Amino acid sequence: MAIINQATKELQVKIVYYGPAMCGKTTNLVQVHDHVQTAQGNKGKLVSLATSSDRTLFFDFLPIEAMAIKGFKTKFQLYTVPGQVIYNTTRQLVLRGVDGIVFVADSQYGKMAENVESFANLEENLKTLKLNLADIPYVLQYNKRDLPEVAPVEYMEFLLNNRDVQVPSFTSSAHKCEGVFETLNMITRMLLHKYVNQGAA
Ligand SMILES: Nc1nc2c(ncn2[C@@H]2O[C@H](COP(=O)(O)OP(=O)(O)O)[C@@H](O)[C@H]2O)c(=O)[nH]1
Ligand SMILES: [Mg+2]
Repeated sequence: MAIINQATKELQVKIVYYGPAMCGKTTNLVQVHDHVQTAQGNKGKLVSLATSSDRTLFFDFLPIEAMAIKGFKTKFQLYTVPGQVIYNTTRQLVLRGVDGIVFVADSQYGKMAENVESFANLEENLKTLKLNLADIPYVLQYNKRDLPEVAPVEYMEFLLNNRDVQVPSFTSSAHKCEGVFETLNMITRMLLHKYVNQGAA
């Protein structure tokens, strides 16, 4: 849950990067960690709990502190989940207290079924936490656009962004840092709007 302190003007939000295995979730956090512009000391350590084969086993965690709008000191806690199907309990744990979600999809044609399955899994896991995706700010990121065999964006929109209310979506090549900050800036703006504007109203 977002923690908002009007007196000290501090806001703390938890953003979870969700998506199938190998779609580029950890890469997003690595790029944010490497390129984020923030006052010295306000960038936390990227903590990765990875297996020997360099895959996320539990989650990655990156805390960032920034002066956002209206003089609010905002602490963003970025998490990834392990995408592999067997780690569902871990995904549920990481989702606990989530404020915003970045759903990272793999744009390669052969990954569409995995993307859709992971998105359905996200909704299911939110339900077990008594949460509804419609109530949580989220954005979509269509990653790996640099690869040759990618599905058209329109098709991915049809598969993943085909609801009453469409959400912002971004194309990216996370390993080159393309689209990474566009995605993060949008989910951040949506969260600030939700918690700061409405909280102050
Ligand atoms: N070609 C390409 N490779 C990427 C991109 N993003 C991530 N990767 C690679 O995909 C692999 C899996 O990325 P990772 O971030 O570990 O995926 P995760 O399982 O979702 O955390 C790594 O080898 C990354 O370097 C991208 O946009 N394009
Ligand atoms: Mg990972």
